[in-house]
Amino acid sequence: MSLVLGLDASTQSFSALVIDSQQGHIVAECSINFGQALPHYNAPSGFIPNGPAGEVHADPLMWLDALEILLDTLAQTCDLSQITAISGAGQQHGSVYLNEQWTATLPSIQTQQSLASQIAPCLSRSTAPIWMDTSTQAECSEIAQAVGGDTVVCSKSGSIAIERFTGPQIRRFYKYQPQAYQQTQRIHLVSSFLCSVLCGQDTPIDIGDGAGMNLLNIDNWQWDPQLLAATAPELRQKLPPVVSGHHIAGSISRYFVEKFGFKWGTEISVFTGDNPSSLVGMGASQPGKVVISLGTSDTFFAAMPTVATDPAGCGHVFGNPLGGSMSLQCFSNGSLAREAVKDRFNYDWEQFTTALSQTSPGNEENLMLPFFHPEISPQIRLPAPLLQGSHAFETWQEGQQAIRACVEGQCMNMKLQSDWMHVQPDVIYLTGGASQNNAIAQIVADIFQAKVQRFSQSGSVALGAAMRAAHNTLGIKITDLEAKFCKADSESTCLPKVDSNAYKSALKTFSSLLLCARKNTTY
Ligand code: XUL
Repeated sequence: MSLVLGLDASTQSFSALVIDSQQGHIVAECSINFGQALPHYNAPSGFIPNGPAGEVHADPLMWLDALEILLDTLAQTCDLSQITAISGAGQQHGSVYLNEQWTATLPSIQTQQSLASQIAPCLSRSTAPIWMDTSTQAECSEIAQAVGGDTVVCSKSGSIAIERFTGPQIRRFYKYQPQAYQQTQRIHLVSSFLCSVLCGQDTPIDIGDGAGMNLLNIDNWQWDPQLLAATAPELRQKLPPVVSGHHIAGSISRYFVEKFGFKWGTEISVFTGDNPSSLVGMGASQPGKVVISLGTSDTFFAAMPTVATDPAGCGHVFGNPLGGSMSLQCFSNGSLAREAVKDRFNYDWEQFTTALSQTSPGNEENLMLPFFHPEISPQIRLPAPLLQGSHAFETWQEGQQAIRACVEGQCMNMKLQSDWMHVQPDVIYLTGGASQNNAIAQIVADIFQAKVQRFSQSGSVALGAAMRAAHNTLGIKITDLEAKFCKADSESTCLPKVDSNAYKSALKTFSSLLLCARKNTTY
């Protein structure tokens, strides 16, 4: 048996998945929902609600408490001493700020007390801004201006300066809490913070997650001196080194050996971001396949044969943990938008699905801009005059039509916004909570004119982490792991039911609606 553990620290939960990398099956999996398991952190959805000025933060100590509950739970169904390799992934862009005690504390953590209570004195900032934070408009402009404009930031870092990205977040911290910034000796991403805790030593950031910071140069995958200087002083020494996704970050620390029964010396591969990890877990780490993940945010991503950047500035380039790069487009109006339209008409999910099957492709040109929260692809901040006009959500009377308009709007928007990647997929791998809905999968197939496939195994982020660990430590080929673990569920394949003309005029109209909305909205 070659058991390998993959971890996924996402926005709302912390999950673990153990694979038998040789036999090709899942041995154990479990997930801890932050809101449910740790209600005293007052973060029902994993973040602290009602932050001022668009701030969205989470408590890093909550992640540590959740990690302990997770490993305790996992140990009930899986002998952790049999695990031979580990890796993990974290929600992207979130950052953790640590003081001078951090490096000395890590190797000396004792099992008599919790991880959270021993790491707490190392925090130079008690909370961590996460990817939902939109508070850094001013900092984004300042960074862009300092280096010569957004085009320069984009050609260097793979993205224009983006509010949720770590660099602008660091700049805001430096501006508003200069003393705490000065006391900060290390800034970690969620992924590298948790990897360091597991290793009992400070570990690097990988190029997959590092590229979501507006600080890494995608030409040489090193910290970019100009971007660092534009962001905050003395930043270089506060950041860990950057490494490729093949890097072994260390081995499991004494704390986890003594408390949870892991084997001494178990190797830990550098952690990465949730999207790069999902690319691996979906079997899409080689160019030619596209993944659409329908979750809190919807994402559209693919491995890239060559690096290209989005001229509109909404798309991103990240490192591919298995080499090369990947493109990603993130849509903030994902499941929250589907839920908003469902709730507005007091439907349950069954009625939501029925609505999709009782309306027809193209929705008789009844179109909606499905943005209920500020959208990031394209950048549209609500409310805008046009969004309150005839296509506005508020004016819809007919529930079934509105539901189709929402899902079709999301897919048409995805198609239009991902144009810059120049990928014409024959097959789209659909994942995330809403991917199991056949009616939604059919709309994806119709609008993209591509076969849609889903996997019976959910949890592609944790699976990708386990596959990377098996590859890096045990030397198992990725293609062998993909053949074993990334099997499309043939019964769930969806083929387009309409031809490319069905959405031709709808796409045109939708595109002009977007243009008007962009003109009428200030972001
Ligand atoms: C990607 C992004 C989100 C987070 C949370 O840029 O912001 O997908 O990684 O999952």
